[in-house]
Amino acid sequence: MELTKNRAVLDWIDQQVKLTQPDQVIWIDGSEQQLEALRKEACATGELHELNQEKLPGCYLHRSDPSDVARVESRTFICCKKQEDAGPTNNWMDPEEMYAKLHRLYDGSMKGRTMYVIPYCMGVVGSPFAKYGIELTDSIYVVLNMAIMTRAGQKAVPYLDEQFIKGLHARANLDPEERYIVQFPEDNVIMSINSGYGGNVLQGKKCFALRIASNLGRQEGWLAEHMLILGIQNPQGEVRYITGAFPSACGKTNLAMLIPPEGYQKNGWKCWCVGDDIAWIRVGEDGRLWAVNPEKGFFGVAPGTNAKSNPNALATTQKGTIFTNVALNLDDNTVWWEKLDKHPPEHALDWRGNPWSPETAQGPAAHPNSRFTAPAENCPCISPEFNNPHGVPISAIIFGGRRAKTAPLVYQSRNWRHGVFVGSIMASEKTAAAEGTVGETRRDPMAMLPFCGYHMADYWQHWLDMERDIAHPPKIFNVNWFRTDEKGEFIWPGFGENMRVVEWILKRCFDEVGARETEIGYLPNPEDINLEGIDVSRETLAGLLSVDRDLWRKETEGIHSFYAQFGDKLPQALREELAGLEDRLKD
Ligand code: GTP
Ligand code: SPV
Ligand code: MN
Repeated sequence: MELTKNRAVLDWIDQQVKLTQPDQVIWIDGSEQQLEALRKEACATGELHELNQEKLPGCYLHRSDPSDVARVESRTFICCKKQEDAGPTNNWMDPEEMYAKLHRLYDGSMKGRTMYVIPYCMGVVGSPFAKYGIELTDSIYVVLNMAIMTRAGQKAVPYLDEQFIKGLHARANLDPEERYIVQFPEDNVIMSINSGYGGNVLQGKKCFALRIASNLGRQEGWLAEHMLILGIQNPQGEVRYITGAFPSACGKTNLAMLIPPEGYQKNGWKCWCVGDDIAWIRVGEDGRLWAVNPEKGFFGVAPGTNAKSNPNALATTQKGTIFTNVALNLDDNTVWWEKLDKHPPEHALDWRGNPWSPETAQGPAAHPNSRFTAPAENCPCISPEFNNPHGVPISAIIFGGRRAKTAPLVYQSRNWRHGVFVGSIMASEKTAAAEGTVGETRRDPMAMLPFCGYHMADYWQHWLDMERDIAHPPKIFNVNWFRTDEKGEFIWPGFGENMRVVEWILKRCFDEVGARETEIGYLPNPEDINLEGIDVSRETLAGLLSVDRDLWRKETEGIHSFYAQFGDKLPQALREELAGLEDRLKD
């Protein structure tokens, strides 16, 4: 039954029904009863596998097509009228041409299938900062994931107005050559086809909350960012919030669920997770930046998650969770992935569904980009502010990536403008979260390279312009947990121990500690980072906090060639920041 009489909504759905020709149309009301019926149906067809309900109540396993296991950036498009508005870092096609191409692909694509209508809200329903959309999909997997990741169903319906975001997804035949993830920011339209995986098809996430929302943020004066939001409670009981932008699979979920080391806990420190992937950030009436997490669940990387690295994430996935492309432990019908524990299952199916055992293994049991979709409310450290419609005030913004060399453990920018520069030159070694060669270094400004829905240089200008409105700007930092030694091993212990760096960052925000000025920004005096209880010597730390001038000179060359593609559009402020850095690096 239709859940609304809104003509604009119904007319648009009618058009998509005519185009895709499903056998039936079902509105998702968000009720547990309806979702449970869909789970049963998906289990009957093999789309989902029901896991051990005693050990993992409400948990299911899904395997996507082996050709369809990550976001496909090469097939992701921003279609606005002028190519110039999409910029050199986005794929672009003329909207008319793209609509025509897509209409051919969608034509009749849902014949014999069911179209599900998912009304949903990004943000807290009814909040002045929330945004609403509909995703039409022929995938139960998408429905069930969207029901975890967004506030979906009847409750979003009254808020669907003229500006609602229109999304169409069809699995079609999963042909990788005809796979498209397309945003039309001028029409608030999202269309994805021939994929059934993650950020390609859970449209609330990257398509809406970043690519479309970054456009809305630019028009309306706010920021849509690929950032975690973490609350840190000190022994006095004060909670301070930071956001962090790291590229995909570079540690956002881990930092977002940080558990302070024992010594810190004894002293009364505690951390709260507000969000692990996306932050919508606005200037509050008090002149500070306030951040909300528009999502309602976590779509997290499974491999590497364990009781030591991220116990909170592990606890979050013990009920009501959908696992995608992990291994199935046949002995007890549970899941497994690399580094979950030291005991790989003797009898298992790998992420493709093929028999797997530790002795005969040809490759990993779980795909490196295998994921869990888990409700935020499961998280033991979920912030009491999680549902606060106004979000939380931000003291620090952290940028970071995977760099084996060059970037020190942490440094602070000189000011907002320099901080925007630091974000714009972010670089990281590629991970499995997107297609392509793992390990290659690429520039990923603000971790938004695949997610900025307009011209990157305009986006930087928008960041620079925001300064005018922020009376009390957060301080901006850069971190790198991933420096390696000669043997290629990580030098810094990372994970919970990152608290030591976070403590220094917060002290800087509240003028509680000094720093030394270097060519690249402010670095900690090594004695100001607490090393109690870890096996890291002062010398090692000093090494992690050193600036190698030769490497940084090379780095500026890399920045030059990266910036070159933006031509005249590159903000003058960033040109000057780069020149300033080069000056300071001269002998
Ligand atoms: P997306 O969901 O793709 O946006 O990824 P993310 O940024 O949330 O990354 P996540 O926290 O899932 O971490 C990805 C990988 O980095 C996992 O394999 C982690 O184990 C690893 N990782 C996270 N934090 C650290 C750290 O501090 N040190 C080291 N060495 N590895 C880390
Ligand atoms: C990322 O790749 O940054 C993710 C996973 O968070 S996806 O939803 O596939 O984009
Ligand atoms: Mn992400």
